[in-house]
Amino acid sequence: MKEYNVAIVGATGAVGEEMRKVLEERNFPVANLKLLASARSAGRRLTFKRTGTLVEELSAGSFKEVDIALFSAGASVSREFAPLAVKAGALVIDNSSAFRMEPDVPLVVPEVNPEKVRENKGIIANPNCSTIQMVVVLKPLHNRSRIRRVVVSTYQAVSGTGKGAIRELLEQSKAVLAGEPAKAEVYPHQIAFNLLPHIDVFLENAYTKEEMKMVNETRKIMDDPEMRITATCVRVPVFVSHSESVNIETEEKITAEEAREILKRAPGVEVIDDPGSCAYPLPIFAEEKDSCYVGRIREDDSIENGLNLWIVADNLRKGAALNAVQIAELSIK
Ligand code: NAP
Ligand code: 3JN
Repeated sequence: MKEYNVAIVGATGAVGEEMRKVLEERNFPVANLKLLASARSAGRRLTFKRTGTLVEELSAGSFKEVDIALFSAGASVSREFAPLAVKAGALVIDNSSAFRMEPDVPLVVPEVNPEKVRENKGIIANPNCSTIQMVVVLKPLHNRSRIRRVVVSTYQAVSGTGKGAIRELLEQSKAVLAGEPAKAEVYPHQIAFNLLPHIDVFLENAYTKEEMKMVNETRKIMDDPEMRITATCVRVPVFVSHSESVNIETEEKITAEEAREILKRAPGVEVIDDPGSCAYPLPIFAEEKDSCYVGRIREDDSIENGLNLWIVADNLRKGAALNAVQIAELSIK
């Protein structure tokens, strides 16, 4: 089997670490793994397949002989270095928002639009984590009857903001429980024992950038620019796994029972929906798992063809690292 030289840009981050784990778990055919980060981490030793590898500082020359570069170090790093990686001959799979809405960059979720991988010109974009878990569940329903409108509210874990935010929730929780003041550095307010209706920056239309990412990326991935979508994104004091309350309106009626049957057969989806025994998707259950979990499936009686869904997935895995590695797997097929 052919093996590939792979680079992870942002290898020391929350997503980069998960990428290393997923590559190893899925036995991706890696010939050589290059771990790239900022000067702060250069020289650190990380393990891949029981072998220690030194982290190198990212530079213009980092991509010599790299076949696949998985980027996860933020949009400005991607904007500067992804074109250099492509020039050096690598296929870039980018986790940032830098190229997602570029018309000639495929935005791919393997369960939804795998065919788009072939259209790449060197860069394939990985969607935002909140978008990914929603479209994996909505696409099979959309195939049955077009979804006209989506109303989504998210409950997003702090790991979506990276390692600094994971530390902040831990430190603030300890401080509050010890009766001491909680220091807020990563977020504008205390996140422990609280929640913040604010993810990414506010835009002129009063929505946040995270909310508009969900709107625009969903339309692109579902290939339906007319789909009406509105989002409210909320940060909650959970370490891992994003949860979403999703209300949809379809052109034809889909009963709750039929939706359950469709979703049971859908790739990447697992239905947990037995309210009688308190069975519904939970963030702590989804952590470290690959599926998008859906439950609380019920008809919305306030409109003619409406459904309510509760969707949970590990934001670092399906929301980022796993989706990126699945794209890499598709692209070498
Ligand atoms: P994180 O835990 O804060 O890690 C950031 C990583 O980027 C670290 O490895 C850091 O290296 C590296 N980095 C930062 N500045 C750099 C520079 N100038 N040159 C080279 N490396 C640099 O953040 P994270 O949660 O892993 O997220 C990283 C990025 O992934 C985000 O900014 C976002 O674009 C993307 N992301 C996407 C999704 C998604 O929804 N698909 C989800 C989460 C994140 P040091 O350790 O050396 O500082
Ligand atoms: O906040 C979350 O839960 C997901 C965060 C994603 C993120 C964080 C910083 C920068 C992104 C993203 O993937 O859209 C970006 C970005 O690349 O713009």
